[in-house]
Parts: sequence; C-alpha cells; structure tokens
Amino acid sequence: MNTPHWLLIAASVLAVHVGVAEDPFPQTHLALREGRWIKERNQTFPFRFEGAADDPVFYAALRAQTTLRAAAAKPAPQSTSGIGHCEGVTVAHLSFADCRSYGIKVEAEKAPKEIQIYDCRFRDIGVRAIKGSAGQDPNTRAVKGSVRYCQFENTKVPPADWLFGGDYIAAIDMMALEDWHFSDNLFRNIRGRNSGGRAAIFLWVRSRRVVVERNLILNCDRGVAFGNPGQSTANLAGERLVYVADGIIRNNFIAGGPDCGIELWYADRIKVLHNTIWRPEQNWRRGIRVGTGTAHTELVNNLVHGEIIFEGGEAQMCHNLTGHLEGCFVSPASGNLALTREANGAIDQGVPDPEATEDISGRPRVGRPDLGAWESRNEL
Ligand SMILES: [Ca+2]
Repeated sequence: MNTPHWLLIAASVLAVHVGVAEDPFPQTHLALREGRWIKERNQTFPFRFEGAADDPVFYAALRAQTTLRAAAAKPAPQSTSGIGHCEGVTVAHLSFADCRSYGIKVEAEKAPKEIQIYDCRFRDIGVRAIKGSAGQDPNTRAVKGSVRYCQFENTKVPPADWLFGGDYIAAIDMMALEDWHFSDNLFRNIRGRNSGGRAAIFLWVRSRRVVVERNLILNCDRGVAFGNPGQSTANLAGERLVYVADGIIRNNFIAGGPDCGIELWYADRIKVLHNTIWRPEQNWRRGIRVGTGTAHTELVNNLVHGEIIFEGGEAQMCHNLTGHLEGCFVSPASGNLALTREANGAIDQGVPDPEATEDISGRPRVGRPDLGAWESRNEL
C-alpha cells in the first residue's frame, strides 16, 4: 500500500470563487497548476489526498507562491478537498473560500492517522469548513490529529432553501475521532439563517480523548458542542450512545451568539475547565448546557455571564461563577473577555487544577487561579 507518509501543503494560496448568480456560496473547484495530485475518478473532490493501493503515490511539495486556481466544476464538487486513507498529512497555510459544502473532509471511516490542519483560513464555507465523517464500524476512527491556529469566518447568510432552512452550518463537525486537539483557533459569525446552526466546534459519534482549548469563538450560533440531542446515521442500532468520551474543554473565550456557549449531550467523562462565556440577552441562561446522557463530568473554574443549566445530564460543579457579570470583562462585544479590575468575584477565586495550569494566553497560573480562561496579571 503506497500510503504517503509525508505530504506537506505549504503554499500561498489564492482560492478564487466561481460566481453563480444569486448563490451566496458558489460552487468552487480548485485546480492545481503545480504539484502532482490525485484526481478522483468520479470527481467528487476536485483534489484529494489519498494513497489507496491502486493509486500511485502522490506527493505535493508545493513551492511557496503556488497558486490554486478555481475553475467551473461540473458536476459540482461536494467539497474542495478530502482526506481518506492517509497517514502523516499536514495541511498548512491554505485558504479555503466560497465553497458550497465542505472545505476539508476527513473520512474517519478510512482510518486516517496523524492529520494536522495548521494555519488555514476558511471563509464563507457553506456547510462545514471541516467535516469529519464516520462509518458504522465502531472500531474505526481518525486517530491522532489536530486543528490549530486556523481562522473560520462567514460573512454571508445561507439561503432558506438549503438544508434545515439554511441552518445546516458549522465550522468543525467531526465524528469518530481519537486523540485530537483543537486549539488556538478563531471562529467568527458561523451562523445559520435562523440562528439554528450547529456549534463552531461540534464533535460527536464515538469520539474520544479530544481536547478543545484556547479558542476564541465570537458571535457563532453555538460555541462548543460535545454530542447533540439527536441521532446520527452513523449510530448503530442498540449501541449505548456515547458521543464523546474522555474530553477536555478548557480555557476558551466564547462571546455572543444566539443559542448557547457550551453544550454536552451523551458525553462521558468530560472536564469543562476555566472557560469564559458571555451570553447575550437571547438565550441568556444557556451558558453551559449539561444535556441528556452526560455523566462522570466535571465543571470547574468556569466564568459565565449567563447560567449553567442541567437538561437531563449530570456533572459535578466546583468553583464556577455565573450570573450578571457586567464590568468584569474588557470588551465582551469584541470577544475580549480578559478580566478587568472590577472582576473581584473571579480574581483568585478558583481552585488549582492539574489539567489547567496555564491560561488562554499560555501564561502559567501561579498561586490562586482566577475563574475563567484569563489569568489576570499581577499589575492589576
Ligand atoms: Ca490569580
């Protein structure tokens, strides 16, 4: 099997969209001018990273300044890129823009390993900037991977005739992950037409050992979701439903957005530590939702302008502060949830936690920790 063990995409990329009248997310087909790539036979993906046995080995060592060009695609591609039977793939320094469906699709049913998505930008991706699919084999996962230092932003509103009335929108929606890390990303305005989009980071279906930390999530319909209340077509009949097990959500800033900050559904052994959440008036209570099927879970040192509500799940609570926290944050409207001098209820009010020894900026928490993601400096 000719699996590419090293595939680095490091190019200055121009993702030009192909305009379609009246469609805010036109179909996009990225075609490579330089480098060698697999062209999928059925053209589902304009290009994909693959090393199946009947394919030659493809490496792409693109020189800087390589340009990805867009061309009209018929039939229209589902996504701009896909990752399947791969090991050790890094997708870095790429831009994905103006795509109707998926920016990158990671196919967990093909058991990819060590997939790193690093310093990429996703702008106006219509359905999922990063989609992770799953099959029904409960033992097959995408093992070891990360999404780091990426930016996700939508500036357009999906039309009403898309799925779920234009609400089928998320930045990251991934299934069947094991040992994945989502850190230091920025999410802005990932929203459905009717405020009913999925979370900016939505992980589910047999995922385990996942860490979500140091992300800034601003004005997205929902912030971070481990699981959801409903079913997936990847679930097995009779399977005990555990969408995420052994996960950590820590040191995130989540500001604004119409629905909720963090939500857990059918999540097991989750630690929610040192997050700062600012809810607007709409759905003010939905700072953190502990939903049905959630168990063996801890909520520690979170700071929530809003509330923590239980909707059928269980969690141990320790040193969280909720309520109206006006004046405690530098600039909630712009997502800056650093503490002000007025945040007396948060400063030095936490309990040291060995799983959160640094804050959202990477600064060590020395002495008595502050609540939330931000550790105030001594000069305060
Ligand atoms: Ca402190």
